[in-house]
Amino acid sequence: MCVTCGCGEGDVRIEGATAHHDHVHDHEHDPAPAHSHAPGITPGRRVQIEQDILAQNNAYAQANRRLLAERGVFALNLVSSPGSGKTSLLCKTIDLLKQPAVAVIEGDQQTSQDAERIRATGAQAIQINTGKGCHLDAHMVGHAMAQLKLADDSLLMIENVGNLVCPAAFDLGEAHKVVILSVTEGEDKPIKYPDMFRAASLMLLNKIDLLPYLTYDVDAAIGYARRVNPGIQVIQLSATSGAGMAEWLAFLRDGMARDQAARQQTVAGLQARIARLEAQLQARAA
Ligand SMILES: Nc1nc2c(ncn2[C@@H]2O[C@H](COP(=O)(O)OP(=O)(O)OP(=O)(O)O)[C@@H](O)[C@H]2O)c(=O)[nH]1
Ligand SMILES: [Mg+2]
Ligand SMILES: [Zn+2]
Ligand SMILES: [Zn+2]
Repeated sequence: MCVTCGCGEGDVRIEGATAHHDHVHDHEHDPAPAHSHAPGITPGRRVQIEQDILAQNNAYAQANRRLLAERGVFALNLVSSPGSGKTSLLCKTIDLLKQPAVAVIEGDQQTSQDAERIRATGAQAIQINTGKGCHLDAHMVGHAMAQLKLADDSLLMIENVGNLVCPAAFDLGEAHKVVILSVTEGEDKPIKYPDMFRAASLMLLNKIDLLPYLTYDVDAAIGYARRVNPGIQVIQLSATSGAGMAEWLAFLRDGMARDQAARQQTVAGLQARIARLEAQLQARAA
């Protein structure tokens, strides 16, 4: 069940996994919280169920985050309404980055079309079909990560289910949520769906190649986004024409370099600690 919209969860399917619950990674499963479809559920009970679902999700997200940090993988969670251009942007990004270490997790209710579009670029991709579910959660993403061959110091991009509401509440273990707003959707989406724009660190304003044909007020859209999230970074771009892509690639390269440096520091710190312990042991033995 989704804590935001209360929709049901159908059969989740993860490509490569023999069944949804074949476990190749080492997390424990808490018993699933009771679902709230029963009529007559009290508001207090509903709040409790929501807290349980989010707490369980946060535990899986922390496990994903730990694993990503150990590998120095920079992970982004791409969120938007359907059709804003997430997959087009991913394909263009992979082409322009010109480096093999990019992996993608695709989330949709049905079909593996987006994962196939990604694989056509040469990058590895795993499709998650959420069935009736309206968002990815950290548990599904943990399983998909286990199916991917994540290289050290690489980039993982997660395309969430097209939905401007529910994915805002679910941490997947990513470094940042990136919200994509296309100029055909109207300027006012940030104030109509503020949770998503508040949760994101970066807004990509996509399809700017269409601006000459529209009456779209870019400054108003950015103003609305900053009204709900004053710190949000904004990049205007077009996945079709390639305009603005250099700034987005710089954001990705900076993030990858930071995570790589953090991993190297951890490795160097561990090596120094081992060396100190070895020296202490030798001193004791002497
Ligand atoms: N003109 C223009 N069209 C774009 C741009 N980016 C994507 N599109 C078009 O927008 C439509 C939707 O693009 P997708 O990449 O499938 O969008 P999506 O967000 O992945 O869609 P879902 O996965 O279904 O939510 C396609 O027809 C794309 O060709 C762009 O920058 N400019
Ligand atoms: Mg897509
Ligand atoms: Zn929902
Ligand atoms: Zn599991």
